[in-house]
Amino acid sequence: MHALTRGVPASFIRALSATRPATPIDVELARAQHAAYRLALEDCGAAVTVLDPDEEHPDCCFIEDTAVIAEGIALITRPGAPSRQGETAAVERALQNSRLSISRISAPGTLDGGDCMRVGRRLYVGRSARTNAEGIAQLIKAFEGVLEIVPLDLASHVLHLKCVCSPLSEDTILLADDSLSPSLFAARIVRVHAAETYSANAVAIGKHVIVADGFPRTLDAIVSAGFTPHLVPTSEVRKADGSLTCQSLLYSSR
Ligand code: CIR
Repeated sequence: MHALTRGVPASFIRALSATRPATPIDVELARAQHAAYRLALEDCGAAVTVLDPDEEHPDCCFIEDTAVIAEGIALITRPGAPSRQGETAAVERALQNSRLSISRISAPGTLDGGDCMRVGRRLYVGRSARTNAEGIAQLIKAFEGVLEIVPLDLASHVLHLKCVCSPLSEDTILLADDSLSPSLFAARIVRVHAAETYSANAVAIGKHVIVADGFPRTLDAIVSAGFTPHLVPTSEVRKADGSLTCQSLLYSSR
């Protein structure tokens, strides 16, 4: 498994966030936490690449939003936040060295990778403030005959689909209580208590799962479901509305 990541720029202190954090982002701490995240990816068996940060793009470490990769296809997105649209060029260049076949979302479509969740043969996509109907139409076209695309409506306070759920395996997801109805998913559900919703975003690689530190009920649920947890700190990315899946693009070489 390859994990493409992107470093944290000094400008991360100005990253987008829905609400102003109580204390400003500590960029040095964010970089240390990013390093811990990359180590956890390696512990889970991933081969990690780190792209240089881009000072012009404060949110560039949230690389997940710039591409949707599945079944040998890399769909380069057009992020819904205009300040993030310039993040994709460097990611596309990096993916050119892979064997992935590259396509792109074009205007007026917008799509953030954080709104896309692949589970088995299905790819769920959130209709959100970042991902519009045209973006979803282009996603359907890009994966036609390959994956079934299942659009879901998100509540307006939810930034991305994967803020409330994430895949644990081909047939299992982590899902926060009181977010989306479990009946929307053709998957086994590992429940996350509503008070621990932030931790519903976890990175699964085989039986290993990278989980945000500080969420004991979610940790128990993941262990009970038979996975090996790897805890990482998230205080600084959380101030920028980020979590764990958003810090990498995972793909396997075919
Ligand atoms: C943003 O608002 O776009 C960033 N500050 C956070 C993006 C997090 N991305 C993700 O969860 N996929």
